[in-house]
Parts: sequence; structure tokens; C-alpha cells
Amino acid sequence: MHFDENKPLDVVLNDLFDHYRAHVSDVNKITDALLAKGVIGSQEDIVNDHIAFRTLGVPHLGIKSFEKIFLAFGYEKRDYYYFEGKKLDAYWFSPPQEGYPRIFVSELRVQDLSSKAQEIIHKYTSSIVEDPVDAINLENGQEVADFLQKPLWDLPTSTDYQALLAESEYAAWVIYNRYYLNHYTISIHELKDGYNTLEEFNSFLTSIGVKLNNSGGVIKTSDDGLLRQSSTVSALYKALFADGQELEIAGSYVEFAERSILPEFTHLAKSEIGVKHRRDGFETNNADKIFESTYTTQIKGA
Ligand code: OOG
Ligand code: NI
Repeated sequence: MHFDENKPLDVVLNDLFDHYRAHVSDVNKITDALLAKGVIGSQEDIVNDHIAFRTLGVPHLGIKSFEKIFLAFGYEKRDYYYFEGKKLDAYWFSPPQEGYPRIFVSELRVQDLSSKAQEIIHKYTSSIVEDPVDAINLENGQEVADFLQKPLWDLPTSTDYQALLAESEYAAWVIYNRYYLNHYTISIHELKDGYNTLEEFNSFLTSIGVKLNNSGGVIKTSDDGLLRQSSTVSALYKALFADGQELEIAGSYVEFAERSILPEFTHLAKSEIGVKHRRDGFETNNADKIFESTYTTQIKGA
């Protein structure tokens, strides 16, 4: 994906993607293999279904604060999702116009964690007493892009990180990785024949040595059968902690989504099919498993 840079949103999406691509080696690995096979002519030919962010449900750092950025860019807040076991809430946001990705934002229900985990999180976040986004000019794309790369709290110690990890993999991920882009998502149905079903695309990924999340099965399918998703498993990265310790921790991953044509539009010719004719939104049971793309159980599992 690449945008024209004439709007703040374009600048932000380009910058997020540049950082993400520089860190997550599977992004270039997949793009390069698609180029080599002639599936795409350039990275810009890839349609980005959605991007995702993670937040902490404490004052000034949760969805209510984070969403201000994308609401200002014309995104619309859509459905709510609840993940009981993982102690998460989430919403998705639809883009201001076609061609821009949907956004999925989740938030840790910090109040549902043990008092020890809550204490650790508050140790890092309690000095934040107003919404950090309020301090930035949302009309200046570069300022927003820089904000999304900027630490809002101190680097954690390795002991705090590990204590959180033992209770909530998501909490540990956010305390270290903050608002970094969690994944971008390749729209599989937009690719050419031979690659535009998730089965075909996943066998291509396997053939180039990309490891896929297999929690609940490699392909996650919505109840209506129309939204199917797969994702890579995050690589491990050497991370330096505030106490000077180094640990290998999870970063970001890549997702793949196949949105089928809604039953009321299946009579349309292929050339007439657009975004609005396909299954929109997300699915709790799919998402629940996709979160595990950064979990130790997936990274260390076979
Ligand atoms: C988000 C997981 C859910 C989807 O498309 O359902 C998701 C995350 O890992 O933060 O991306
Ligand atoms: Ni996703």
C-alpha cells in the first residue's frame, strides 16, 4: 500500500507502513515472492484490508483516546467486540473512502487483571493525566506519524515484562511495543486467479517458508462463512529492557483476509463486484485466534 501524501491520513498510513515493513521481515519476503511470481507488479498492487492497533484500558490510553486520530481523518466507529478469555474490548472503524484500510483497535481490560498486573501497568502509565493525542495537531500528518512512533511511557524492566507475560501476553506486548502497527492485511480476493483463495495463498506462503498461526486451525472462518482469515506468527526480536536485560520478544505479524461476495450480490458479474458487495467488518471468533499471532504458544509451537 502507498498513498499520495496529499492528506494527513496518507502521510500517517505511509509512515506506519514504512516502519512496519522495516521491522517485520515477512512483509518484504511475501511481497518479493509475489513480485517474482508476477502475482503483483509492485507493492502498491496489494490491497490493504485493514490495519490493527493495541491499547491499554487505563485513563487516556485506551480506544477513547486513540480513536481521536482516526475519527479526525473521517473514519467511522463501527461494531464492538468482546473477548472474555483474553480480557479485551475492540471496535472496528470504516474508512472515509474506498481504497483506505479498515482499522481494528483493541484495548486491554486492565481492571479485569490481577492487582499485581494492574499495579505494574499503572506504574508506567499513571503519570499520563491527559489524552496524549490532545497535544498534537491532527491536521499535520507528519506530527501524527511521529506521535505513533513515540514512546508515551518508560521502557519496562524485564521483570515487569515477564510478570505481565505470565498473566496476559497482550499486556506484555503493549507495554513494550506500544501503539506500533500490529499488522497489515493482504486482501486475498483482490489477487489474481491461482492466489485469490486462502487455501491457494496459504500454500504459496508455506512454499516460501512463512509460518502461519494455527490456533483454531490455519483458516479462521466466520459463522456466515464469508470472512476467512489467516495470519503469520510474529518473529522473535531482541529487545532491550530498562534494567539492561535483553529478551527475545514478539513483534508484529502479517494477516490475510478473504471476503466473499454477499449472497444478495452473487448474481453480479465479476467486473461489477466492488468493496460494498463483499462481507464487511470482523468476527469475534476469528479475531480471538488471530490475537495469538504474537503469543508465545504460537511462536514456540510447532
Ligand atoms: C488483532 C487481532 C484481531 C482481526 O482481523 O480479527 C484481528 C490483534 O492481534 O491485535 O486482527
Ligand atoms: Ni486483523
